[in-house]
Amino acid sequence: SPDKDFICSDDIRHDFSMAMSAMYQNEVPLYGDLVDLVSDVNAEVLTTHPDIKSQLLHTGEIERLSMERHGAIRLGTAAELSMLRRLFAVMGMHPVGYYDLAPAGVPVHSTAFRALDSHSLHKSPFRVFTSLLRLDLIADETLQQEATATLAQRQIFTTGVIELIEVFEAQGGLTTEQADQFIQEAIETFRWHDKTPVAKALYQRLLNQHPLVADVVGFKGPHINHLTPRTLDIDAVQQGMQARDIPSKAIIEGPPRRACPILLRQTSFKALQEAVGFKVANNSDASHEEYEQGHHTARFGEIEQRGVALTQKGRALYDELLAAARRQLGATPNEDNAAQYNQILTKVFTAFPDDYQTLHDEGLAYFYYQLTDSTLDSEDGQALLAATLTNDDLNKVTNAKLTALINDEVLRIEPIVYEDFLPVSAAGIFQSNLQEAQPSQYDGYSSQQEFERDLGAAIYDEMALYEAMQAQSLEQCLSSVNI
Ligand code: OOG
Ligand code: NI
Repeated sequence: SPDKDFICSDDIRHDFSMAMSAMYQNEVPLYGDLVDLVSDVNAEVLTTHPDIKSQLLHTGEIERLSMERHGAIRLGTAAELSMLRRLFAVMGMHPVGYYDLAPAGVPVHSTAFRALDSHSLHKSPFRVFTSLLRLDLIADETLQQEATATLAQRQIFTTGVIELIEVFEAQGGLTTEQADQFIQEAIETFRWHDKTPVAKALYQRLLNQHPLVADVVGFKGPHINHLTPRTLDIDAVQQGMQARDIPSKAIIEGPPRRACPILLRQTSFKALQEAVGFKVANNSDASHEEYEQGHHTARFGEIEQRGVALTQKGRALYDELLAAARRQLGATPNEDNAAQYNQILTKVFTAFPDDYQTLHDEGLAYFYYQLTDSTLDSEDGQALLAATLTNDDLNKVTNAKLTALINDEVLRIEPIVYEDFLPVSAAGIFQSNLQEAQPSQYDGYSSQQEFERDLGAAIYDEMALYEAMQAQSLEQCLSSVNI
């Protein structure tokens, strides 16, 4: 275990996420309005829905709710990705899940950096959706070479942060002082720069290739492009945005509204057009940089509502129903067909059971097992639990056995919240914030292996993490009975 003089990585992550939120609020004031709106809606839900409140109390999420955020960045090179992995590791954030967005017309592949276990997640759920630009998908070879050369010249990390990452790796932690310094240095990587390192003409050519290429190659660093608070009622926030004239996206990505939320629903407000100074190329006087005015559209606001994590089987059903809804619509969901899409989606998803007990019994979702209050008070309940489970491998207890214990009110279940992202939704979020028409898809191969090579590490499988959380909760039940 780490030396007692070192600050816990969870605390560094918490402080970093607060610093990031303050910086973004300063850069994009609308984000602050959104945070206020979400906090009002959440307070209202907790007052009017005691069942939701009790669920969040049981899972421990209630304490993290108001600080819950995810952000997103886009990187240009393998070297950037691997250094970023080392930077996030200082804060206990590790790559989970692989997302290939090329089939949806976005030339990137991605992972999410986040904490891994319940305890750490509850201390700070901060996560960052991180994309790597795939220049290999850019057809224009000359432009591809120019982009590569431009990216090779930038350094997105301060010297100070690299030193502190090395200190962390060598000594296994950071002191409080080093951690404070680390946060200050690390945040620089994510800051917005309103002066570009490229000339307007090159920017325009990058933009014509794909707006994402311009957003990555045209800038000094991977500015945080949104920061997303978590709401308990995304439909209420969507209405609230419209009432406040915040220009929201027409479609809420993900599953439809349900009694028992699954996975993730997301909506956003549109990206802002921001003033940018483009470097004037043939500047004869090197001591006096000249800039020419223009603009760039990239940064936006997003809201998310999280529901229960699905098993492989539940996820397959989700993917199947989502695809069916889109097939029925016969088009990509957009502003013009939004109402029709919502109708179809709601109808198609009636095939997905909408109560926690059935989701559990059919093995569609992950749950924490907890002792009921009556089991805590009763030796009979505890004895029954011990007798039923003692000889089992806790990873392999049959659902039928657990269902019986739930029916006998020995155990209760609480949903394990989904901590990850959805590729179709992510593509929708990307697309709604890019300015120009995109090709509908890239025919590149998808390569997690290549991504992991660039990352310099293996990606965690999110399903294995949820399974471990579920098994661990059962183990805790068993170890807390005194039989
Ligand atoms: C990332 C878009 C994906 C989400 O929440 O699914 C995303 C980006 O625009 O860089 O943030
Ligand atoms: Ni997002």
